Amino acid sequence: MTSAEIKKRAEDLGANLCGIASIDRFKDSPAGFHPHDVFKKTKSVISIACRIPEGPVEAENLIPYFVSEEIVTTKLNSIVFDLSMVIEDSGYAAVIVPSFPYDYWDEDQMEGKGIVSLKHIAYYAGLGYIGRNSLLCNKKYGNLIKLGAILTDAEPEPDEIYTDDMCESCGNLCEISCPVNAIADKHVSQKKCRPYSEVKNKRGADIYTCNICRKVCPNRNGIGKI
Ligand code: B12
Ligand code: SF4
Ligand code: SF4
Repeated sequence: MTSAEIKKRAEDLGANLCGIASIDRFKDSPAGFHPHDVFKKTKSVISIACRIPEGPVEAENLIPYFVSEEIVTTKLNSIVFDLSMVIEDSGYAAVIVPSFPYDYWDEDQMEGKGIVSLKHIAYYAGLGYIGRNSLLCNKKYGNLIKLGAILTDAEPEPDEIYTDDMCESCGNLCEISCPVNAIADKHVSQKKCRPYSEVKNKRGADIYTCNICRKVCPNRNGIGKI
């Protein structure tokens, strides 16, 4: 399948962004988290993104935001799944990379890791850069996107990596705004972030209680829009 064919099918299925990375770009992956650790035949990785709406991010109550995130995750899973079937029908292998569940869990550090980092996949597929808040930021949609991916043995034309880094002049807003000082050097301390941002409410429902590092970013809706 060509790159143009894959992108057209992704768009038809409802994706806002689709990019392609060749497998050689993943040579610095940490051991155990390389695409080959999930699927040995991988020759290319397809990154897919769907945008989340701006309204709930601006709202004072975070329940609409949490539900929007859940809806977009479900939508993305279905797009990625359907696209993987299209690729398979074209005679190539395709394996989805979901956000959840994942295996790695360090109880002491409260640290989880996806089976392959979807942010790194998106970066190597040219969807954007990884900001200091550690989120993938796209030129058009900013950080208000959710990510999915497919590993395949097809070899469509890879996209160029996005080399600009827009974190030069904002004064480190995400780092200084995090209520629990969880962010440093593009790394997020999960031990600090999780108990503050992902909680069970009194009714036993899982909800997000913080998205500040995403919200304060001047590029959150797209580069140069705010
Ligand atoms: C675990 C997890 C969390 C953890 C840790 C977040 C983090 N920064 O890693 C917690 C609970 C804190 C979290 C919070 C949030 N998350 Co989260 N999370 C994940 C999840 C499931 C795994 C991420 C992961 O593996 N992290 C661990 C690794 C990357 O970190 P590390 O060990 O420090 O890695 C180091 C090295 O190993 C190296 N590395 C790792 N892999 C690779 C690969 C290569 C090739 C290379 C070279 C290097 C490399 O890079 C790091 C060095 O700095 C992903 C989905 C997924 N499967 O990818 C979503 C994901 C990252 N989360 C997402 C979101 C939206 C959020 C929140 C905004 C939710 C909210 N509260 O509103 C917050 C934002 C907090 C923040 N600033 O990160 C989105 C991000 C979308 C985007 N635009 O970037 C993702 C991608 C989910 C999705 N499907 O879209 N999350
Ligand atoms: S989600 Fe909140 S607690 Fe977690 S890193 Fe971002 S600002 Fe800090
Ligand atoms: S708030 Fe500033 S430092 Fe943080 S990701 Fe956005 S532009 Fe970069």
